Amino acid sequence: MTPFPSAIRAVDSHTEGEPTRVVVEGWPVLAGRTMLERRDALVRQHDQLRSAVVCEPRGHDAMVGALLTPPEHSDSTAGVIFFNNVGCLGMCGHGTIGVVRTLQWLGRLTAGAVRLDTPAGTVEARLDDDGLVTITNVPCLVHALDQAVDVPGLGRVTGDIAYGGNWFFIIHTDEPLTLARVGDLAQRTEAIMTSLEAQGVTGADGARIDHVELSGPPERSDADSRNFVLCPGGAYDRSPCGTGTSARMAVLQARGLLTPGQRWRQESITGSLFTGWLEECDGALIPHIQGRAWVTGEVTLAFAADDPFRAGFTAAR
Ligand code: PYC
Repeated sequence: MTPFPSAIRAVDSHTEGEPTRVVVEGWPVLAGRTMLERRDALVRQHDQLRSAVVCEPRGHDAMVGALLTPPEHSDSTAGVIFFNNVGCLGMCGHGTIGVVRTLQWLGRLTAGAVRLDTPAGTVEARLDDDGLVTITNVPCLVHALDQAVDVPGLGRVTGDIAYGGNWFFIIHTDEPLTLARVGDLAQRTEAIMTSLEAQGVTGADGARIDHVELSGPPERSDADSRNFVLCPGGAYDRSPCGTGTSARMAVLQARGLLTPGQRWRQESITGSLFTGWLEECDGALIPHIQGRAWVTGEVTLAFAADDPFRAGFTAAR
């Protein structure tokens, strides 16, 4: 493990309710040329720092970190590795929107287009004058429709396995998804996640499904659906989840319920909204996600050598 730096400077934001902490200074240089190599280096050599930056007592379980790196590709602006309370994420939709608004806040970006390299691939983002951000995500796909899993206490649960930058098990429900019920929703989706793993249900090539999404009826009159997304690490997404909305749109398309270009307005458990649509490009399904983020503060994190919680702790599990 690399020694702790004396301080890390970060900019905090929230995207439709979900926090992002963008590390802008102080993180030791990551080994590796590609974003996948750099992500592996972060996991191998900087895992305690990951936890120190996003977990309690400096952060909390719902916080997603974003580490800026040099770009992998010469035509990209920067690289970014997303991480949370238990590890790294392939891509992160709300986090990308947070990164774009943070770069603007820092004076490193004006309205226009930007390309960001992530471990899941390169994503593009467009920042409008009014702060609206549109991301062009990595391709999304469906791996399996109507996959059954037996869940102790819940019985047989059927869902769709889809990818949108992370792997999702998406369950369609008619029940109201309300903030008052998050404890129960988290418990049930956690049980589903555990059962998927125990029964060897995976994404393509054995990829671990690390997000469980409940997709239910909207509360807002301008939304098509409301979701609850359990993230790896036990926290739920306060935003409509960019990668989850991408995966959900892949399922809708596979079921003949969404055509390219058609808008899908995804409401979150907190009542915030992303607008998404699909584009077909050379046989791939490209999701576009539109949302807003706001900078909430700048922070300098300190890591005293005698602090027993210097490396943070996770409360969610
Ligand atoms: O917006 O893609 C997303 C995301 C993943 C985990 C939390 N947010």
